[in-house]
Amino acid sequence: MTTRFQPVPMTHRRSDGAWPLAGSRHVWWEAGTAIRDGCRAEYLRAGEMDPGLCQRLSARRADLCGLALDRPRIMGILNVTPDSFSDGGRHQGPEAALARARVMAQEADILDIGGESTRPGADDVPEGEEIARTAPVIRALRAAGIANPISIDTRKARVAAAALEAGADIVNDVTALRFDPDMARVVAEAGAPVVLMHSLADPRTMNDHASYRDVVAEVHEHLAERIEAALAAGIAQDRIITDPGIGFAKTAAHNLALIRDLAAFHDLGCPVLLGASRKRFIGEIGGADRAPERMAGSVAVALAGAAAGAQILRVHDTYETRQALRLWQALAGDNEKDGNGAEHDA
Ligand code: HH2
Repeated sequence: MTTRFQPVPMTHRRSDGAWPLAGSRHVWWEAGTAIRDGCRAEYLRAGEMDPGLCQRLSARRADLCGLALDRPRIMGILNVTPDSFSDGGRHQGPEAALARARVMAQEADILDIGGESTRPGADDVPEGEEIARTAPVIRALRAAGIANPISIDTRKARVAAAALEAGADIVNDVTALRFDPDMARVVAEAGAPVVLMHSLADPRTMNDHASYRDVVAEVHEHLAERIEAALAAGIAQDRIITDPGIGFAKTAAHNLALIRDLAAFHDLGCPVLLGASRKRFIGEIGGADRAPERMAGSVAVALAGAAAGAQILRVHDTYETRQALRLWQALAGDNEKDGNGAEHDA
């Protein structure tokens, strides 16, 4: 029997007796629904619940590479690929990547560098080629003095190791350590934070697997199992970030359900990352065929993620997302600019 707890998040005003949701300074909760085997079992107030679960839902998550996770952090997407669905071919090679990274470093907290597209139907990239695309870019960013935490978006252990060696800090694995049997060891030995994202099969075939009885329950169960696998491989709990994998083997309806119920993932006790930026369902629902036209819908979804207590928002439109988040934070009476890292996180 599986049990999960769906807190009801509240933003902007905190009622008496409400707890911070996953350590947030903008989102709280005081009640929610326990769901057993997909059936809504009981509506519970915090005071009626197991104190351990209450604590797990409320505790502030460990800082990530010096970034306090008590507010949503922006992860800027920098794909150095020829074929990514939105920014493919735009930032290839260290010079073009560095130009975009310099701007993004002012607008985003974390830079996510990817050398292989994971869009549906994408071809595999040989690991030597993926290393040649990513490691020199990371080295160039560091040589230029860009100090933001950098994540490497890869499924491959050798690519992750080369990126960490070149100056990356975080491993972002869309297969949650399932693709490469060596990945868990590389992450554990480096002591690096890791993003465990839900996906099924591989990019070429994933859309054949978009079938769930209860998508939130199944993604939750999968992530719980991947956290256990990461812990067993020696990765520390406070280095694990979870991600429901929007658009990976999911229809628009699945994506909406996961975003609507995103707060359900906080009971796993790890920071939650939401990566919905410019994805197909935003175009389908928002009426924007081309990926670059999906900025407004992407910002709307990022704010929905923030309201559910997501700690990391992975986005292409860093400037617009930052502006939206500043307003969202100000509404909660918090006028602190979010900027990036070291400045305000001493
Ligand atoms: N989405 C993409 C790639 N990496 N990583 C995480 N953790 N979460 C995501 O949702 C996610 C991800 C796909 O988007 P993008 O990088 O823009 O495109 P492509 O895979 O075509 O390069």
